[in-house]
Amino acid sequence: MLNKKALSLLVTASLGIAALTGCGNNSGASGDSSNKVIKIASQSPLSGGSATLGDALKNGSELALNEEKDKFKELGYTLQFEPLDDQGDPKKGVANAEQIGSDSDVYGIIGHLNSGVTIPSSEVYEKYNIPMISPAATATDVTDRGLKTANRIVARDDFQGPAGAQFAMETLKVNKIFIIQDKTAYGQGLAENFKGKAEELGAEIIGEEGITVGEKDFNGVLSQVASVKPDLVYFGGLYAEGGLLIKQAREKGITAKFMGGDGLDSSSLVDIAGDAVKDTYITSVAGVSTDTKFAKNYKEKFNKDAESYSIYGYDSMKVMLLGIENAIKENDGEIPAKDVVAKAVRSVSDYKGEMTEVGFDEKGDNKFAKIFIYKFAEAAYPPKLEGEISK
Ligand code: ABU
Repeated sequence: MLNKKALSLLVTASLGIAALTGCGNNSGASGDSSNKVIKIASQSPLSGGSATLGDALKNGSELALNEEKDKFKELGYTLQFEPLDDQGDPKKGVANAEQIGSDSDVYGIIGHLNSGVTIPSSEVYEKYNIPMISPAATATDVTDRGLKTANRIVARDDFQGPAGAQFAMETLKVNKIFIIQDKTAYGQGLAENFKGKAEELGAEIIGEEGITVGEKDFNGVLSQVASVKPDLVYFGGLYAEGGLLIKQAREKGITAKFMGGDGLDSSSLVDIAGDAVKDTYITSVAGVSTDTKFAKNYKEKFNKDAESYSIYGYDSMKVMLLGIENAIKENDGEIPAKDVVAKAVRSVSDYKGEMTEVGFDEKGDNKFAKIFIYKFAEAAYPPKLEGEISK
């Protein structure tokens, strides 16, 4: 028996229409005129201060999509990847999201890296019913707004922050803590979640300061740190500012331990901080992917080593395409409307990936997400794994 898609192709052929290319919605722009096009976009910073992580996310996604092309061809669809640079800027992310929404062939988005870009951009995806899976954004608001289309495969900052505080208090045995954060949705939220748990466990928060993304000279805030002599400086923010903070702190003679979150989980932290990175602790939502088949394929394709979010970009894309495949199969071989595709993506419950299992809860959070604790024992990446925490 012919499925709906095969039947429609037969009707098209009998009408003598040679090719569908250029006919608008899902029209086979790939050059393979018998296949409809499904585009998956990615959004991440490919330029600017967090481009190392944004590029990793994009590359991992691309690798996964390429692996799935043949399977989708069998189903009658041509997969296309559309990577966009959100520059880590909420305005650019929203403008790109509108562009994505106006393209009827886009059925999914992998991204973003930055929570502060994810949050406003995901409102646009919701308007167009396009499912989004973030491999990296950890702020609680990414999924707490009840959007049907916003999902992520990594842990939330109300898991990451307290896990860091517990490690700092119980393993590092610090007491006096100075908190610095970058005033973004991510940095501020992570720092607040860290502080709440640290205080509950008896920490004395002896200073709190905000810095600005893009800032390069931290003499002012570090003078305050030096004057109060904390046991630990906790930083909520990304590697570009974090690396400079660590380097300048050591140059100033500050000997306090340093700790931060997954925004520091990058080879660029080591490049920026150099030897000063030694004895820095981080929590991350990303496990180590070195010595895997994935890491080998990644290096072969992109001529660079995988970073923290590379494999999460890969698993996010695989989950997206699994949801879309399920939607096509449940609709007799035809890709259904985007709101139905979004439901199928949210329904993925037992994906076993290269790095993580994925099953979304009713908010779009991954039930299997974990927190990892690392120490930069040397000026080298990846750092040494100290522990792993599941919910
Ligand atoms: N979670 C790491 C990337 C930073 C963010 O969530 O904004």
